Amino acid sequence: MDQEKRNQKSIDPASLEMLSRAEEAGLETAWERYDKQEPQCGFGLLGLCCRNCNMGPCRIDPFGGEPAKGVCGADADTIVARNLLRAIAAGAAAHSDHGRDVVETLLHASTGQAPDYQIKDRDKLMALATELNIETAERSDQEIAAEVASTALDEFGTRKGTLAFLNRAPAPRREVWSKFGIVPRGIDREIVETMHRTHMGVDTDYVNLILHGLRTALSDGWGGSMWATELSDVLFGTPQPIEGVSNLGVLKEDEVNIIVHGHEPTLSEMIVEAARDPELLELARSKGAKRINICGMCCTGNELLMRHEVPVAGNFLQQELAIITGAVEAMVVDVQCIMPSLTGLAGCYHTEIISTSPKARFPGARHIPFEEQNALKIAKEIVKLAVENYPRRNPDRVFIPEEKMEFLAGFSVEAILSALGGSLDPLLNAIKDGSIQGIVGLVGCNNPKITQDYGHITLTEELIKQDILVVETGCAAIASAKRGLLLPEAAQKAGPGLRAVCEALKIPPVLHMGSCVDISRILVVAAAVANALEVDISDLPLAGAAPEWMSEKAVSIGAYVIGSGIYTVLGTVPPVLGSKKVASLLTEGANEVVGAAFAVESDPQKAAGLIVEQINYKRSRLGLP
Ligand code: SF4
Ligand code: MSK
Repeated sequence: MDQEKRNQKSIDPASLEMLSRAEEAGLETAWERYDKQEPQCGFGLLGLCCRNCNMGPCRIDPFGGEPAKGVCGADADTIVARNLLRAIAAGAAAHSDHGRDVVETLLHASTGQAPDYQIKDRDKLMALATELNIETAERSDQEIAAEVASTALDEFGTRKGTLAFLNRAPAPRREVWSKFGIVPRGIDREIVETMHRTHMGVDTDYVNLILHGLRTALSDGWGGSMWATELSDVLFGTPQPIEGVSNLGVLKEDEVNIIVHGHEPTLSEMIVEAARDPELLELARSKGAKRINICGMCCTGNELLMRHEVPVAGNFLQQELAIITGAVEAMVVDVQCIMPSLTGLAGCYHTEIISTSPKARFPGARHIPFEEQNALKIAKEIVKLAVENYPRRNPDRVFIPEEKMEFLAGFSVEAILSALGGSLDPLLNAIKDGSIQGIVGLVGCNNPKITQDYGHITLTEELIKQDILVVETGCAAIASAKRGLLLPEAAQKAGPGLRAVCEALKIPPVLHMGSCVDISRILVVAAAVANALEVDISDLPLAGAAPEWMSEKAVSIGAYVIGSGIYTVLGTVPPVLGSKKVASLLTEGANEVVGAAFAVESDPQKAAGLIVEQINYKRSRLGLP
């Protein structure tokens, strides 16, 4: 492949170097598999294919010809809306099931069944207990934690009327949800109802379907994801600004490299602890390695870098490239965003893929079931296996790119407040006087449909130039970390207003707020700003963006972000264009319902223009300069 074609795949030099190595070695990655899929199925791209019953599969002619209806009579609007709803439900389920696992770990830690976990942030536990009206006087931390966890578990079913954290949203937002009947009741309930409504012969009204999609997504953002974040902070500590290093250059030639990949911090936290075990370190030395090097990947990387000085090896499209370095003794995976291709690639090297979750097995991987009751013991077993694998590494096949970059991460809501001196006032004043024009939550994945990291970086740089503070999570945040945008020095790339604020507070113009579930932190900040100004979230100069999104979780995120009143620009097209009515409801009509809508723009420069326009409009309505 010529250099020009390769350069269209990524803007990250480490990825480009590894792609060239992969090509030399005859190894296939997601980029080549994407090329082989082209042209992708037109019905699928437009959302016009239905497989919801066995009279089908059915597809609708996108040009208005025949077939215009499925066997049951469902038309394009119904089929597109139902498909979108099922994607929202899958995304909400993924985030919320992760949340439930964290809740159960807290419950078991507080009842002595998971002895390796402790409550690391007592203040946060007490604050949550107070918020949830849980008695704290004369009770042990364990008793309080058990009741907080049990209250959280109730949120998944239907034993209560609505979700507790909805009270964090400003009153006008809650009124909007009430008026349109989209107040989420239980997290699982909304997901189950989505599956029911989209079954053959149930809900066929596209408006009614989309409204329930918003309700399901809101149960993720203000429910499952928010619980995952809050209770991870209680168990593992609320992140504070921390320095780290990112990109494939964090792998070490003379150390045992273990990559932890996936999403749930319950496992990765224990692996980090196990790697400090003196016996395992001695074993590593006896095998000729200097140290045990734990690195993160994707959102597990974000969870670890937010709380420990664990380097992050890369974002979504770098998982295969990490194995091709030939320097990874073990890639330990749990759930979500783990490519099924990893085991095949690992088979070409000495790398062990170790799956750990009963929910996610990978043919060809070694499975070591992770149980929270024996968490540290199992984590040590996994680390030992990786150490023993070190002598099997073939030094002649090792190639680690040099690229790595320092970053500052760990901007939880609490950390932002502390950087502001304990109150939101400096931020509110900066927004009011125009030094900060607005705030954009820039999130999401990589997708081979877009040059890797180009969407994230171009949009981020354009926005900060316009004095817009950018807060990031997930693979978008890792892209910025690799590019040096998470350093306070990056303020030099910002407009004069934002630059002055960043220099005064010694913060970067792009704040890393965590993993995918931590988008709930962005909701909390948005709600706090709206409450302070006594307006709705939809009145604020805010926007969301997902320039390179690919997962169903991102569909749920997009839906709860607009459901919360925040205009959102997507960089890859969702499969909804097969119905003009659904597309128009999502991009225009939603404004009349939730005060926000989607836009789709794959050119990040143009996306920045759309966002600036929206922020200017919101500022003018608030009477701000
Ligand atoms: Fe076809 Fe209707 Fe069955 Fe879908 S639900 S596969 S449109 S018959
Ligand atoms: S890991 S969901 S690729 S952000 Fe959360 Fe990255 Fe997207 Fe997975």
